[in-house]
Amino acid sequence: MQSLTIKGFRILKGYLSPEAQIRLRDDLRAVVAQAPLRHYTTPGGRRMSVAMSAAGRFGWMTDRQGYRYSETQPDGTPWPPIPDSIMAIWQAEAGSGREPECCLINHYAEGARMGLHQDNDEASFDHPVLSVSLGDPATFRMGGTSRADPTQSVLLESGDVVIMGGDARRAYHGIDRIRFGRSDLLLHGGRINLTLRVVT
Ligand code: MD3
Ligand code: FE
Repeated sequence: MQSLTIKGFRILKGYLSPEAQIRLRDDLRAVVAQAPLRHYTTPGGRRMSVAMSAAGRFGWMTDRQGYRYSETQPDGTPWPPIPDSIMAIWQAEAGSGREPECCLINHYAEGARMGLHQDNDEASFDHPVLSVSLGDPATFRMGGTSRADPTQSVLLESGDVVIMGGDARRAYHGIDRIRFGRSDLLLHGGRINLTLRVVT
């Protein structure tokens, strides 16, 4: 693996044991039973290839109206609580005095990707974002704080945890592609990424 020089990027390879990954997967099954994975439409009218859900006070979503955090799902119901198994990772590793207000759940089926973007719908860049990868591996791309900055790629595998703090919190990043069919953790395959965020 290459090392990323951007300050505040921390990767914990193989952080979750196979047993812990199964526990998380089962907890997420209960969450998506209450808050189904949905393919949102961007303000520009494009359907996102990544399916999304969330837990916590806020969920992130997008439609023709714009990108935003919402306290309700598109059907008007609140998001389910963030499972303790996920909160425990934040408490242990985020190094933040705040609690996460959103656990965004991204599901990548075969061919899904996420273009280079900056996460800036939160009120402040001062809080870290913590990511957990489950299922198939993916090529994560990260650049600098300007879209045109050079980028580096890192393979994210099931059980890896990434913490983006400091300057890294403002970095452009995306998922190029997933290596579909490598993991048998998820029933229908693909990759799940969780991101824990302080929103307000
Ligand atoms: C770098 N998710 O949900 S997680 C996203 O794997 C998102 O699904 C990707 O980008 C995924 O917004 C990448 C790692 C990550 C998360 C948040 C970041 C990297 C970040 C925020 C700032 C900089
Ligand atoms: Fe992001």
